[in-house]
Amino acid sequence: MATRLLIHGTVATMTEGGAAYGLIEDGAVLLEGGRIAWAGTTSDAPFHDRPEDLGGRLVTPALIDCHTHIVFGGDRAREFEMRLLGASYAEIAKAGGGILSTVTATRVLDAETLARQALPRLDALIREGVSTVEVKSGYGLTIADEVKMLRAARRLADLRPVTIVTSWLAAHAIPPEYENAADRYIAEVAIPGLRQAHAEGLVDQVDGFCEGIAFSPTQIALVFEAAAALGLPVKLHAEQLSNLGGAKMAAGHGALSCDHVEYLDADGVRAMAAAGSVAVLLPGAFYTLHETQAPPVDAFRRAGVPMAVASDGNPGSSPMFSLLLALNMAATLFRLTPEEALAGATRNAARALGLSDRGTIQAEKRADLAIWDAAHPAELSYRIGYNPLAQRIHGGIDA
Ligand code: DI6
Ligand code: FE
Repeated sequence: MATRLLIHGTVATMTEGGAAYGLIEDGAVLLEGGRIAWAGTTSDAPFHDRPEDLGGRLVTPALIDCHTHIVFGGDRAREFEMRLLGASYAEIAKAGGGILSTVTATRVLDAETLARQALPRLDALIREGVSTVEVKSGYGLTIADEVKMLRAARRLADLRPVTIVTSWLAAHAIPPEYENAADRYIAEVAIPGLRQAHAEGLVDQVDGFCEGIAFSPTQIALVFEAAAALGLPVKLHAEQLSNLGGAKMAAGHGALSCDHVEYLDADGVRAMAAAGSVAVLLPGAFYTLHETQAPPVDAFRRAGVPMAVASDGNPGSSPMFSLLLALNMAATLFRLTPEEALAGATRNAARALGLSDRGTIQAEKRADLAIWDAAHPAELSYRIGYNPLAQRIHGGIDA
């Protein structure tokens, strides 16, 4: 692979501890063998016979969407209508709609079809400079259908130049055949299915939905113990609609992240800080569900809990397939600074996925970069419904 030198860029390295955004004015980046070899000012750059002049454009690490459900069948436009006519998300779920209607639509599709149908959603992210996407199961709810979903997720990485990280989310909802038998579902589907999917190399991490309408901390803990036995990291949808102490339980299992966390209390913040868990903020779901309680952003700052921002792209609570819009919403709805928002879709998103090889522009990191028709990194969360991406580099290659 050719060595590339990018010069005359405004380079937001997103490294910690120095200038805001780790910004290098009139910066340069050297790429070698799919990795970043060096970053600094253009005047300090090593010799290259054909440098690429960025004309002052902004360079950031490629974006990372660390929480999505982009593999699914069908859509939920009808429920969107019902909610606007007054039904709540939890009421719709209890009436067999919600997640379960997507389960019905997902079970009838094969892995290849699921992957093909996810492509427009994935492409929307890629067009915004996203280079790493986490994808969850959770709409199959049988062993075979959950495994199928992760096969579809893996397939996406053959179809597009992107890194896919998979999460086993069988503990997402209780399927009709296990109504009032959540414990049995955990024992018969969520745990043995995890072992099978892991044996097939399909699982990178393990997730759950800890909520009144889903699973209790005790039930999720059993899945996490099975994950630990397989050496898999865990994360959790926690404290989205109520406070069940899920984040604290997950932190006790060394969770990479606790996601949503609108209803998290001080105890939960402390537990996450002690465990080094990332708080993944999902303003698309907050917005779609007309939530009013914002996550405890100030408490996260004070406790030093890193914050990530993701799309939560899914057919129900966050039919949003734009990470740039998530950044804008994180700033406007949750009052993250533009620097925190961008760190949330780069450095801290990488951390939420346990990936130490990306998320900043530094020697040794993957050469995953986004180049923007923008002069300052605050522009990425400032505009609404506007995509300034000029060029995306995935593993050193324009793609
Ligand atoms: N929380 C969410 O926001 C998504 N899953 C979850 O546990 C919603 C999934 C859906 O409504 O289809
Ligand atoms: Fe989610």
